[in-house]
Amino acid sequence: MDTVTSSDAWRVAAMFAIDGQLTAIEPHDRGHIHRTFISTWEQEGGTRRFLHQRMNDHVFTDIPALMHNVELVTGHLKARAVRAERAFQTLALVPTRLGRPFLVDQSGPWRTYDYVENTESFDRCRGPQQAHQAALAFGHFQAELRELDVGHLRETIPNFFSSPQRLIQFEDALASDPRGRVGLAAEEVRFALARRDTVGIFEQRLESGAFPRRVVHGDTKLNNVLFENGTDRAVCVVDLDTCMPAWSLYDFGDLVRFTAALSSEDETDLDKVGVDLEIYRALGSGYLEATSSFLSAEEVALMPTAARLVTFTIGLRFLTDYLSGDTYFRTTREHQNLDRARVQFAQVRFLEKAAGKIDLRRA
Ligand code: GN1
Ligand code: MG
Repeated sequence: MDTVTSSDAWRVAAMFAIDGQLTAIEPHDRGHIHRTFISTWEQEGGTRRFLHQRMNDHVFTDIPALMHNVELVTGHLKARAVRAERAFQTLALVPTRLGRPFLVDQSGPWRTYDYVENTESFDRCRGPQQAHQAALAFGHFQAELRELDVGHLRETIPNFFSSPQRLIQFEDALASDPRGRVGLAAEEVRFALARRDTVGIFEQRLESGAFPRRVVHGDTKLNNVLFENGTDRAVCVVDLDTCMPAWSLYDFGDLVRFTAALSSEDETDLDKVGVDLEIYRALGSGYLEATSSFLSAEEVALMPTAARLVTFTIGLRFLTDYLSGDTYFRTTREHQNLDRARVQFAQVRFLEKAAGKIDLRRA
């Protein structure tokens, strides 16, 4: 993955069905998984931009299945958008010149999307209004996908949303300690083991049939919502790679984990880490505005539990990757995955203490 260059992107961009003259390609450093570039084209009607991604086939080992899901979800959303009251834009895939949804290049598998112009994205939340809009966008996304049969989506990463499986992966890494890092993470390991009995709650409800399996977005970070330039209005949800059948509240939990965080995901000064409860409540009201018509009373009651469990589970994944030698999440410095795990766990501790102050039904 690290060897993908701008010259690969130039060659690849020309193989997608785009008219005009390619004039520029810039890397776009976002996310921990894929490599992204933005191209600029001079066309008869003016300038247009496109987003190209060299997909990570180490993480997504079945790229055709991944692209099947993306095509299914974007196709469904596009058809629904015509009838929707609140218009959100849908990501649009650009096929290759041979009409395929992705390209297999010598540098790996690539796909292309239209660049959504006049929008911006944020790594840090500007305030409750923006949080409400982000949650509305993701809630609406899930609502729009209710009529899509979950059975048609492929499970591109097995057990991706299963906290019990994430715990097993962690315990495997702990037992084998391939990089001799367990000693460096002793406190985090203790923190994780002390909460091992809490991870099964949603899985149990799915298995007993108490909770339905729904199509979730699966990566509801604030920066996966595009906002209209200069306003707090959410216009498009992006990053559809983890759209899979799962427990609905995963999306709400991940929203809180990232958007209500007081710090960046890899902050090293733990005094700066915490959760903004006002933003949290705004996320709750935005999410419920879009989903309360179909969530059960028990699901609504478990929203705070989802926030804690998703935060804990992502922390566990960072910690597991740290112990395994940073093979999954891209890092730019040593111990970055340990720092990321620490931040998640500090947020969990914060949420545990604040539990009495969070009642989303009265938000
Ligand atoms: C990864 O690369 P990015 O930022 O889109 C990960 C998510 C994690 C997230 C943590 C496929 O998403 O599950 O929540 O990092 N995506 C995958 O920041 O593993
Ligand atoms: Mg993602």
